Amino acid sequence: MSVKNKTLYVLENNKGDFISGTEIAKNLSVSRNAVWKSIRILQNEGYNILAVKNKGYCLSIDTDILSPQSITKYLNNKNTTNFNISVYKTITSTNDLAKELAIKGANEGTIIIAEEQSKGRGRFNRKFYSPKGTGIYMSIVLRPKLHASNAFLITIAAAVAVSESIDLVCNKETKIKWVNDIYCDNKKVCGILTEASMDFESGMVDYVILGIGINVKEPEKGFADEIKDIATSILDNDTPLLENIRSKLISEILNRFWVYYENIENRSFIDSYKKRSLLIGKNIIIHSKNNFEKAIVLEIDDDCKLKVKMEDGSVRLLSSGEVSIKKCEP
Ligand code: BT5
Repeated sequence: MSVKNKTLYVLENNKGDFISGTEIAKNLSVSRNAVWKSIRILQNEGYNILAVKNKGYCLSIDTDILSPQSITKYLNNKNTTNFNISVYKTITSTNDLAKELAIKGANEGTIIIAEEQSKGRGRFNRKFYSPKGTGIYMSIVLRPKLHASNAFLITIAAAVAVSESIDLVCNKETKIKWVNDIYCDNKKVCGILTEASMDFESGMVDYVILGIGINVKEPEKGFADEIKDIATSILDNDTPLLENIRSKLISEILNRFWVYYENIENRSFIDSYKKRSLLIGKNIIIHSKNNFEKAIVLEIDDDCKLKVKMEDGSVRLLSSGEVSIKKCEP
């Protein structure tokens, strides 16, 4: 690891406090000059590092730049060792890069994060708006020992982990809109895109790319026209991105998701998924290819299928992929 990256680790771990150049140099077994050079590079990259004579260096708490250093400090030690986190300033799609790496044999726990995506994707190749510096765009390479028919559990576990983490870290009350969206105040704050490759002979999953996109703060120019009526962000416009909020959220999501993921077939997260459901008891419109039908949602069953009562009184079980819920009425 470069001296610059090591210096950033030290500064992130002491964020908001001064640490002397001598101490950093001693910690890293490098010269003070090497530390000074690293500080200059980091400052040029946008890190707000204060340098005060006789006190040393301090990474200001108003610096909100995602980095492996800013994220790993909040991870449970148990997980940290398995993760290989890379952060990009801008990328086409974190899912695309993660997939490319998975095909080349990347290990489970390879995590790609970006400050901005130029071609962020949702399901069915729909656009996922991913403006600079206001969100979390993250993809995780997974290699579960799971039959393809159970791959949906990964999306469910991720939705629960994201919803629980936003509530805990940001003091919100989020809901899960079946099957892959997280809502806050009845608008979408997060979408999850899970893409799997399977071995056709065994029916087992080869790899999964779990993509998570979260609006943490509203973009400077507001949300794009196409989504301004349906999208929202966790924080309002006046709240600054202080105290590594995005890094804390990413780590909390990873910590929680990993616990669920390691015991995925126990389905311990399903109860939380049901409790957090936005749709139970609501009138909805089921949108399929050339058809719109009204129904009321009765429950979510243990396989995460949506049990709905149609207008003619018949009861149907909907699974993801068959239909999408287009519009939700009060
Ligand atoms: C999703 O699809 O919501 C899954 C989004 C996954 C995005 C992540 S970001 C990291 C990783 N890399 C990627 O390229 N993708 C993943 P879907 O359920 O199909 O919803 C797409 C729809 O959500 C769009 O058609 C819009 O209506 C709406 N939408 C687009 N951008 C949005 C945003 N930023 N916030 C809220 N809604 C949005």
